[in-house]
Amino acid sequence: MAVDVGIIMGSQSDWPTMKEAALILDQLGIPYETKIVSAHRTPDRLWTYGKEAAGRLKVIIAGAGGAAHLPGMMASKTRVPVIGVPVQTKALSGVDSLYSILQMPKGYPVATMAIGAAGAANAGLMAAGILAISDPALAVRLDAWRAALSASIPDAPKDE
Ligand code: RP5
Repeated sequence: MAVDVGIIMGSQSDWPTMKEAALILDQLGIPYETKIVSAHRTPDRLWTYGKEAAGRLKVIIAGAGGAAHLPGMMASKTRVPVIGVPVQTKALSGVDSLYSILQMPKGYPVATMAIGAAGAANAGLMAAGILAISDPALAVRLDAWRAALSASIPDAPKDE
């Protein structure tokens, strides 16, 4: 089946975080694939994935933690837009991941999200926004999703 979005991650241990991106895509009816692609442990897999991406994907969501080179290396290999998710680490709370993904050299952008689950969910929404530019039906679904979130926020706080 053809998919528009590739969700890739450096390790199985990233999946609980990256699943948040997948849940958003599920809610919006966007087809995607998931794959473990490690910049350090499976560099050949990264290379092949990046080489073939432009022919079959519209957006890549890439999550990694620590020395998080996956999003940047993927951006260096393909012109497909890469959205980076810094996975929260135990040692440095994900600041290491954030800096590893954020500071790309001129010419190879990665759209870097917040650290952790919120960043992964936002990566799904960012991918949806990109796809909605050329998909009016998805644009309607995304607008409805945003309106529902907005409507769920109470006017005033209450004692819990
Ligand atoms: C990175 O190292 C992965 O993206 C992961 O966040 C981190 C730790 O990986 P594991 O040791 O849990 O496999 O490459």
